[in-house]
Amino acid sequence: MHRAHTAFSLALSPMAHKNFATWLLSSNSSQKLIKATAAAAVRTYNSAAAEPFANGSTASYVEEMYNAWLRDPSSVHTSWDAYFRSNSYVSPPNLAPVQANTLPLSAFNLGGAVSAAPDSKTIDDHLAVQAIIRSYQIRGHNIAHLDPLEINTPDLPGNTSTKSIYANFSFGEQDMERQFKLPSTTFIGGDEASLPLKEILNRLENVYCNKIGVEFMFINSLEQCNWIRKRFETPGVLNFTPEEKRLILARLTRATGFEAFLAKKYSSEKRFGLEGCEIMIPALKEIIDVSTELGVESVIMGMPHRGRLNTLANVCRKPLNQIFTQFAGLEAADDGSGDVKYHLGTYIERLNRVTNKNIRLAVVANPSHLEAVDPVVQGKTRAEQFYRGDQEGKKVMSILIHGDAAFCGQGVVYETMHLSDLPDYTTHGTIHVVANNQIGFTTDPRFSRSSPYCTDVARVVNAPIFHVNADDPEAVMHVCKVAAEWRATFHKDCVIDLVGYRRNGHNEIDEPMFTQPLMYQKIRKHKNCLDLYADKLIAEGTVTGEEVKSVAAKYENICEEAFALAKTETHVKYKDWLDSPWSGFFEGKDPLKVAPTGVKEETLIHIGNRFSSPPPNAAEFVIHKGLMRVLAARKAMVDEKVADWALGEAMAFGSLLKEGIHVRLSGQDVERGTFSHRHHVLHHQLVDKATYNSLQHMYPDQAPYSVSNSSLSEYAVLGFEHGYSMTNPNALVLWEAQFGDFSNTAQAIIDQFISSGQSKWVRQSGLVMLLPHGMEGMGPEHSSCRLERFLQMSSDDPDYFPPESDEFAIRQLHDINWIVANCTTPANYYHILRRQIALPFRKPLILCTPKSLLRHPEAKSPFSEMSEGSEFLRIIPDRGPAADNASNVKKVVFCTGRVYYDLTKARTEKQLEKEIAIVRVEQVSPFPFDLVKEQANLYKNAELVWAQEEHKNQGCWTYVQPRFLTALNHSRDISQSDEQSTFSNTTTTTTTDNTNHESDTDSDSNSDKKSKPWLSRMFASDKGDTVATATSATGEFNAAKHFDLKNVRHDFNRPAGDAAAPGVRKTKTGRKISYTGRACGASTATGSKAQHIRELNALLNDAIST
Ligand SMILES: Cc1ncc(C[n+]2csc(CCOP(=O)(O)OP(=O)(O)O)c2C)c(N)n1
Ligand SMILES: [Mg+2]
Repeated sequence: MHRAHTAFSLALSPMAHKNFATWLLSSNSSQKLIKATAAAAVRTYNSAAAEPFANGSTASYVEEMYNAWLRDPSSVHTSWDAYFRSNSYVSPPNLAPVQANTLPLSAFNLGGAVSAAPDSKTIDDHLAVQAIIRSYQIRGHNIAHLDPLEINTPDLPGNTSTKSIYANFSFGEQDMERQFKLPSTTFIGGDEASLPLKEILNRLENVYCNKIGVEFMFINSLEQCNWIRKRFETPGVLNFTPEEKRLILARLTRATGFEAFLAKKYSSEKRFGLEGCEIMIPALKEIIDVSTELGVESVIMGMPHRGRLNTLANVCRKPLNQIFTQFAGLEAADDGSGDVKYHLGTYIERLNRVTNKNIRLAVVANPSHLEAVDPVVQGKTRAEQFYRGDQEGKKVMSILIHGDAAFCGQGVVYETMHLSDLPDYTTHGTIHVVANNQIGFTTDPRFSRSSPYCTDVARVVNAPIFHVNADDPEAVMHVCKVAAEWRATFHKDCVIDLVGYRRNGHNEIDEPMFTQPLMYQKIRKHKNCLDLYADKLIAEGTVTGEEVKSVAAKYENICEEAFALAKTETHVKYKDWLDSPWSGFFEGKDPLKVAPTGVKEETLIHIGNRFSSPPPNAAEFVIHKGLMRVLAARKAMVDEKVADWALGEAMAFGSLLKEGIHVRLSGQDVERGTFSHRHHVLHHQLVDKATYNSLQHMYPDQAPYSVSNSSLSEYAVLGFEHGYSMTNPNALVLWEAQFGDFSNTAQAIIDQFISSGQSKWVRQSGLVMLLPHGMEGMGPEHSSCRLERFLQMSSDDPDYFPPESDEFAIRQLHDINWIVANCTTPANYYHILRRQIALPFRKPLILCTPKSLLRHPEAKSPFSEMSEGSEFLRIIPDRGPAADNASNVKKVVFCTGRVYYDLTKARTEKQLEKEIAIVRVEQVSPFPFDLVKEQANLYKNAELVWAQEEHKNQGCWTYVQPRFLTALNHSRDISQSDEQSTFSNTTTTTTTDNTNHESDTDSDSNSDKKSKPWLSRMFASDKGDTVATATSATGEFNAAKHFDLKNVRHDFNRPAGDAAAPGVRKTKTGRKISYTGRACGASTATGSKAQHIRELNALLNDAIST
């Protein structure tokens, strides 16, 4: 039965309040004896439950067994094997050294009898005690008092069967004072080697069934289990000094005071307050304090809405006035800027006053999409560790904060967990903190999960889970301390489950009684944690009531002062909210200058030679024969000075590495490459794990290259790489999908972070997404990266032709949200990768990559196209007979990607090279309006066609069609009235009318009243205009502002102001573009190769005809 299913009914049941001992030992009136178990542990362990246990009558029998087991574990029965393995047996002095607090069983006179050797009952009873101890360790958390509201009691399926196991062994009241030797698997004795049964039960009860529920016995490491046992069982671990208690109280006061202050000042604002789980703030601080003490210098946090502001204020110590300004800004803005204050990140460096060490704290900007930030935080953490040379995660760590419903509901949590121990993805231990308010919006746990706890996902990676009652601050602090020490010791994940409640609705405006009436009746009567703790400390004499009040009043004063300061602020500064500032990156850079991407030919030759060579110790390193052939083929290409796709990529990577740019490529099977073309990692055929990666050995002083096969996850791994790319702009970070089709399982990362991160959070990223794409008859799931979706999210206005100048391309790039490209040559692939770093800013690059082109004989580039003087080509014009005699060309086929090769082949077969020009659009977005216009002008008399192999509702068509029309409509420099309408937002007519409207021009006479077209305004002097007119037209344009290189305007790809270009597509030039290709389709491809070929032929027939 589900744990949460018990909700109220169980809370009220008598069972709910029983302590573990009573429950464990059963209080059935008919049973006089308290049931316990000896074999329980053993039997649960090895399922030899039916084995009659310990019939031997002397300790020597056990010792004999033990000796036999030492010689050969399989020589004893499995139950003995399990018993000895469980480390419960302590051998006599002649077999092993005596442990400090233990004595050999044979030397222990337990029953008070005079005999030297215990009888079988004594042995059984001891084993029973050991099993009881083990049961507490395994299942104590099930009935610990975790819920401050006492509603939910764990009701795990295992419970019932456990009882039946206990039934085999029993103790009576008369046994309570009997002394029992403690096994080495417990620390409850402290320095005592034995304890009376009553005391054993009491201590276990306190450790495992009080306000902390430790879930750890599933961990496969005995060392780790013992480590945890020691941290919780050792007597006195929960004793806090008065100073420590006062610190907890002070922190809790701030956490509580902050929410109260916001509630008072902004009563009608949503703030997703932490009330009911305020202890999370002191908890985070404790984790940070202990971690800092243990050497951590930088903490990167990811968290959702709940308690975010409190965390920023009281954990990061972000100035309160900056936080309050967010509220003020919202009130004033009133324009749907939304709940930005729960999403912006922050970065703070400050002195940790407890440890007196400097510490950096970052909270990563996150979208509303719960848990999506998890892998991003991990990637950022990993990158910081990398750049600091922190190979073991001793200096940089991450903390992930979760809601209970999201933690168990969102699959990305699982995917992220699975990165935790992978060599190239680990952050060496993350502390997860679940703000478990036992509700998700309006849904209670019994309807939101099928697992007993919301934290069960962490069990898959053997992470210990510390459940703790959020109303017991000292228990919480202890758990946090242990968690921080755990991470520092084992460098593995762990989870703190702060079981609290939510005092208000989902937000402060929601009415929770609609859906959780009984729960909220309880909550209304429940004192808050601060008051409970203050009462406790007052009662025990640690603080006085006056002190409590004065701490609270002091904090309120601080808030009031910040509130007053916030009122004087006039605007929000985004730089205050950056989670990874790139200090120095933009400084002194010309934001419109791209460094050259071509390199010296000798560099290419050097890289090529290295890339095609076996390791220097080739004689010892046995390489697969097939790979020897690959290397030889590469070498032949280098000698011929041409590159295929893999070589072009290696040239880009190698040359960047030479320039000190770190390159990281990650994704499924990227080391070899899905299509077996890359082979960056050569494997010794005879020695396991012996590998060679030539790109790591290009130059002695090169930057590090890392290529990593990832787990089979898109969501987490793409998020991880995005986080990695955010950390340092001087790195080329690439994620490759196995096939582009699979990238949609990472859609939230694409939508929420990659396409929109900069506009939402001023967060730049130069991440490259490599998406194998191409309709090649491989079926509907191996054909398309869904180019259309990326294009649909591109932010350039389809109806607006930006002003032309030498800086057209770079200005477009500067202002676009991302770049989408589909290259057809290795050289262009090489250049666009290098351009990512050559740009003076960072933009994500969505790159369709080929499959069959990887080995296509024509898809090769000469070194001359990659060497100095060469550059990325946004459009590759026709270079054949058609271009030589452009006016005779009847048709221009524009296309992108691999279909180009099919088109050229068909054109050659039909001998139409003179009549048909084929132009490749390599950079689809931002759209090369200027070059398309130029090409169209070149072939003045030709019909224009867009050919694509994707279905009509897919691929580029919907993106390029309106942009072609815009480009064609500007076949002459715009300066007249056709553009004037674009500045009027009153007559917005959207049409995709393809027909010709040659005479459709606005009256020039109106032009003076309207704003000037951009081109004439920007180049006013060329046109005889003045800057004065330029500035007056819209009231917005300011030449100085727009041409100040440090202040590049952000609307190059769309008209100035808030209005979009109207979308009237009437071409006065009379030219149009028509579509040729597949009809609309629901799927990305047909499953049948034959049909694919039929459709492709139809497309080629259509496109290549005059
Ligand atoms: C991926 C995703 N799905 C749905 C939502 C809508 N939503 C916002 S908060 C919330 C409940 C979250 O519950 P929990 O994780 O327990 O956090 P709490 O609000 O209780 O702190 C939901 C469903 C969302 N933000 N993200
Ligand atoms: Mg919740």
